[in-house]
Parts: sequence; C-alpha cells; structure tokens
Amino acid sequence: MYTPAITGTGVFTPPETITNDELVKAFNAYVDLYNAENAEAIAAGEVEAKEYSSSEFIFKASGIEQRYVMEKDGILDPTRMYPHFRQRSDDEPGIMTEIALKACKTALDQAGIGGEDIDLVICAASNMERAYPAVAIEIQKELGAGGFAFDMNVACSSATFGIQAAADMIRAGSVRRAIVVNPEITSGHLEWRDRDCHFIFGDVATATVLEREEDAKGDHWIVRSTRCATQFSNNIRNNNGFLRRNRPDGMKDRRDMQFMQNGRKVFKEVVPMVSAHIQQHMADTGVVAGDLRRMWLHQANKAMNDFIGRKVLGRDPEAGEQPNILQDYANTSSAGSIIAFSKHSEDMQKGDIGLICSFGAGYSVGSVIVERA
Ligand code: CO8
Repeated sequence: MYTPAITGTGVFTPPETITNDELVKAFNAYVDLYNAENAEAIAAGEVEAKEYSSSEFIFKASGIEQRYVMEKDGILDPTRMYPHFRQRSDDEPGIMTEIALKACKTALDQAGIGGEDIDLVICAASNMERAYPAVAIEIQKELGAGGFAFDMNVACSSATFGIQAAADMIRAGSVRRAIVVNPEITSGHLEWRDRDCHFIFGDVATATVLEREEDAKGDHWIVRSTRCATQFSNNIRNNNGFLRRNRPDGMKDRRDMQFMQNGRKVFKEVVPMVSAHIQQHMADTGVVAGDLRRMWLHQANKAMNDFIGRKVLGRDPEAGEQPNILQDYANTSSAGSIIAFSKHSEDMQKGDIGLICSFGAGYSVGSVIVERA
C-alpha cells in the first residue's frame, strides 16, 4: 500500500467577467421583451408575466458579486441569453479539453512533473460536451500521458469523488501518478432566462495532481482519508440526455433541458446532510474540530458555508478558516472547493490538517482530509 499525496493544483480562470449589475440589466431587458411579446396572453391570464431580477437580492441571498464566463456577449444579449461557441472540427481539441489543459499545466508545474509522467486522467465535471470518446481520453492524448483515462459525473461533487478514485488507485498501486481535472462550462447549461437561478453559476477549470507520497518533489498534502456519499433527490435536476429526440416535444426549447433546482429545499436538506457527513468522517478518522486548521467547502452559497462551518467547528469560523471564492467566481460546480484549496492553502504549515468538501446534485457529498507535509 502507498500513501497518496496531492502534489499540485491549478486553476484556469476564463477571460470575461459578468458583474451582478451587468447580468441583471440584461435579464431585465429580456423580461421587458418577453412581457411585451406575451402581453395578450398575460392579460388573458394564460401566461405569467416575468419579474425583474435584482443585484441586491443576488448578493444578499448568495454572496455572489460576479462570475467568470467563456463568452459573455451571447449571455448578455436579451434576445439570446446563452453563450456563443464556435463549431470545432473533430480533429481539434474540444473546449472542455482546451480549458482543462490550462489548469493541468499549472498543476503539473507545481508538482514538478510533465504530462508524460501521468498514468491516470479523470475528467470529473457536471456535464460532458459529448457522449464519447471520453473528454478525459482527449486530455490524456494532449498531455502525452500514458495509462488510461475516463470521464465521471457526480455534478458538484465530481472533484472529490474523482480524488477518492485516484487516491484509492494510487494507494493500491494500480496507478502511480494521476490528474483529476474539472473543466466546468456551466454557462452552457445554466438557464439564464430564469430569475430564480440565472445568477448562480460561472465557468472555470481546476486540476489536481495526485502521486505516491514517496514521489513528491516538493511541498505536498498527504491524503489522510476520503469519503463519498449519495442520496437520491430531484431537487437539482437536468433532464437533457441521449433519449431527448425520441420523446414527445423532446427537441423543443424545454425548461427542463437546462439546470433546474428548488433552491430553498436544497439549502434546507443539504446543510444538515453535509454537516453530519463531515462530522462523521472526522470522528471516524480521529480528527477533532480543534485539529482542523481550514475547510475548503463547495462554493454555492455563503450562508450555507457559514452554517456548515459553525456546525462542524462548534463556533463561528474565524476569518480565513473557511475561505470563500464564490464572491468572485460564483458557483463553479465541481471546481469550487478546489479553487478555494488552490488559492488559500499556501500559508499552512507542516502537520496542519484541512478538509476539502464538495456537495450538490444527487444529492452527493465528498470529503477529503489532507495533512500538510
Ligand atoms: N431577484 C429578485 N428576487 C428574486 C430573485 C431574483 N433573481 N430570485 C428569486 N427572488 C425572490 C423570490 O421570488 C422570492 O420572493 P417571495 O418571497 O416574494 O416569494 C424571494 O426572492 C426568495 O426566493 P428564494 O426562496 O428562492 O431565495 P433563497 O433565499 O432561497 O435564495 C438561492 C435562493 C440563492 C438559490 C438559495 O436557495 C441557495 O443558494 N440554495 C442552495 C442552492 C445550491 O446549493 N444548489 C446546488 C446546485 S449546484 C449543483 O449541484 C451542480 C449542478 C450541476 C451544475 C449545473 C450548472 C448549470
């Protein structure tokens, strides 16, 4: 048995930002168009008028101030409300591979190794741009990696589930060096025309290199323990899938073909589930709240993280103990906790213990207890 270690992380941040004010301005222009187009049906009570969004609500309800996206013009065009991506030929890397490689490069540089040293690539994200061949295998080719590669999808928990899969294989000796990469183009499957959720997501890619501890070339994190759990819920759902065209109205512009959630229920049900999961994982690993120097939590909602932090630590978290990045990035699905870890872990000292935790659709929750070495 080998000890798995995280030896590098990388974040690719897209070139464009959308502030809450920009987003709300475009959304409200769309509402005006929609209500004008449907004026008769609205007056007859056949169609519901849409309501304006507000920057104040967004910040107060979520803590989000802006989001990064791959392409903003299409999203902010009130006659369109989703990004423009060019059609790529089958002979060039897809857009997920392109952003994944940028995050991989930073993570590999930090680990002091090259793509050719990797023998497992896991592309773990909340959506894949095609069914097959696996995006991970394209990334493997572009990295010049050996071994094997596969895609996995556990929505917002994909990164920690991917880390558990890679860590277990390193522990068992079936792979030597792995990279788990999370290219999240959430802008492609968010419903930007829905006031309840149009502000939630942003685009990003993160990557995590895992190796045997004995192979680590510099500062690294021992993976002390991982734990994953799932429990079925329809409260976060997307019905798009390969059977779409076969079903009645399948090809219509249907609301359920994009991200849908009952946000309030998610909040109420996921907070206790995650708090209990983390507490049990810590108890079973012999880690008490006083041992925990930092928590890098999934980045969906600031109030949610505050609740979880208070429950796990048994007190209000001090500044920096539970860093949030959602004010800048919004919810980036699986990548959020890895951005927080990557950007807010350098100052930790040898022997310090921290916990990465992601949670979301499924429901799903994954936690990784790490120790600075
Ligand atoms: N502007 C102004 N008012 C608004 C807006 C808006 N944009 N939206 C809603 N309101 C109004 C509502 O109409 C309501 O009014 P009233 O009280 O009169 O009925 C009031 O504001 C309150 O609405 P809510 O109850 O919905 O507001 P909440 O306080 O619950 O906040 C949140 C909404 C922020 C969505 C909150 O519920 C939340 O964060 N919940 C948890 C969400 C979460 O963690 N989800 C995880 C999803 S991510 C995941 O699993 C990955 C999925 C795959 C990725 C998909 C990528 C696209």
